[in-house]
Amino acid sequence: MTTDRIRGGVAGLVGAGLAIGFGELWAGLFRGVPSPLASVGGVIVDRSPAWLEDLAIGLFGTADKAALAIGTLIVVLVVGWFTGVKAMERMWLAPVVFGSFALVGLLAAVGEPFSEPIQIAVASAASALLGLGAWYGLSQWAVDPTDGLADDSARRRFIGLAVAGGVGAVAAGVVGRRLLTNLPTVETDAGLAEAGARIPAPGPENNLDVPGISPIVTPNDEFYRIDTALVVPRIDPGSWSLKVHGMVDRELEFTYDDLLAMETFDQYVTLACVSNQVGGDLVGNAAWTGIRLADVLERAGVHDGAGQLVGRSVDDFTVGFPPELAVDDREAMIALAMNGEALPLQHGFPARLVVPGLYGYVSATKWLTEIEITTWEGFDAYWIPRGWAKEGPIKTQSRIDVPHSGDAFTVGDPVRIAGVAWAPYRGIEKVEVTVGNDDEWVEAEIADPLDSRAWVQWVAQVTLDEGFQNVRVRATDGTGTTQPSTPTSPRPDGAQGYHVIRIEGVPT
Ligand SMILES: Nc1nc2c(c(=O)[nH]1)N[C@H]1C(S)=C(S)[C@@H](COP(=O)(O)O)O[C@H]1N2
Ligand SMILES: [Mo]
Repeated sequence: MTTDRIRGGVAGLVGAGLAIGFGELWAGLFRGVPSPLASVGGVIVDRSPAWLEDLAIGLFGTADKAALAIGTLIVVLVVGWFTGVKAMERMWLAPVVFGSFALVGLLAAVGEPFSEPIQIAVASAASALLGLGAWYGLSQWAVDPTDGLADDSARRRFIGLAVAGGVGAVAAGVVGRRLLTNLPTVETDAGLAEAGARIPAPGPENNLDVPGISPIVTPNDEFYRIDTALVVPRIDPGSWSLKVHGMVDRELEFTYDDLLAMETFDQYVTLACVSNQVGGDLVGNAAWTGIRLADVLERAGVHDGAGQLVGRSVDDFTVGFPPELAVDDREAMIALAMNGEALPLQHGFPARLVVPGLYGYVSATKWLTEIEITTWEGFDAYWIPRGWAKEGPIKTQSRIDVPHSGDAFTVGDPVRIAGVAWAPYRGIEKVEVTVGNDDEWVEAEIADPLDSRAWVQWVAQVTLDEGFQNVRVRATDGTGTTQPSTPTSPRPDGAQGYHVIRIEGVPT
């Protein structure tokens, strides 16, 4: 490769980096400008087949968004490099490609909720021009067009500029991402805080004193996050409203203040993701404060023959479940607070649905803006055409938190196996573990449940033989049904099977 082509490549790379870095910076600074990486990523997700989406969640879990953003960034940088190389001979290529970047970013971004097209147009044009300017400066101006980098001072100038451009691009990108991902905590309304204060704190009877076991209540900032929103919606509660419509006698609309003025209640509910693998961590337990969904539906007057409650988010994500489950004694809720604080932005501020016993993908709409009553056949929610079951009751699961696979213990010494088990709303009746391949199950001690809707902590004591052996766990729910042993994958309606770890017994 000639130095000319390298010069072109570096110019294109730095230009593309600056364009994307400043694109992220504008997004961090202005509410109406979505992140270009996230919005382009979003278009990719929307257009990609279901299996690819699953693969991404499977591979990257809660980091799937970061993985997508990094992938998009790499593509942009590679395109920038080759554009720069080719533009050494065909200069017109650079403005065409940088212009296309701006256009793609613009088109992707205007599809995002709360985006401001004018702001986006200005931001993408500014970013693309900056990138183009850097490319021009590096490939044409910094060095003599005929001598290229032959001359020492030209080389120094080129390298200096390239480094400055690169540092600027990284700095802008990092600051932009920080501003985008370091979400501010929202202020908790005084009434909500008061309501939150009445939640009974877990006592020693609910907690087993085992190092490494999952805390019985998952702190908000450790709660798993799963959603299709590449940019967390930041809703102004002052202009937000929740509409109830469809097969109802009276269409209703609630402002945030309307909801705050209604009677609230609280309950511990364990939320689980259908994508959770056996032993996985897409599950958490929190105290939720909110309004009974039944109260709202009673005011609206649901028609006979209604077969589905559809929850719609500001970002067009949807869920659907039978309306009977909204009014039975599981006490489905419109949650406003999580562990005594207003819902964090990433967990659905200002309001979300929480339906005990149902996986999140059919029920737990964050950034809720509409409740529509329709027929069961009349609508398929977001994940249904993507190959997931239309009904999503949470399967009974148990997980070993400690010890970890690979840990070693002295043969014959007591070893404490501990973890959590959940079957929200059915409750957990029994947890058992077994060591090795024999079918002798040891019953675990279970802490008092906070609620039949919440997970429980359990601990069992075993001893090991010499060598590696499997430890398996299984739970029996409140209806007396034990987890099936046959493993299945999460798709279409949730993983099942026993969680297994492999630990070693070593002689003294
Ligand atoms: N608006 C919106 N709500 C959503 C989702 C989503 O993608 N968008 N994902 C659902 C899924 S699949 C799950 S498992 C839960 C996760 O809730 P959490 O992120 O608060 O843990 O939210 C549900 N609510
Ligand atoms: Mo989920």
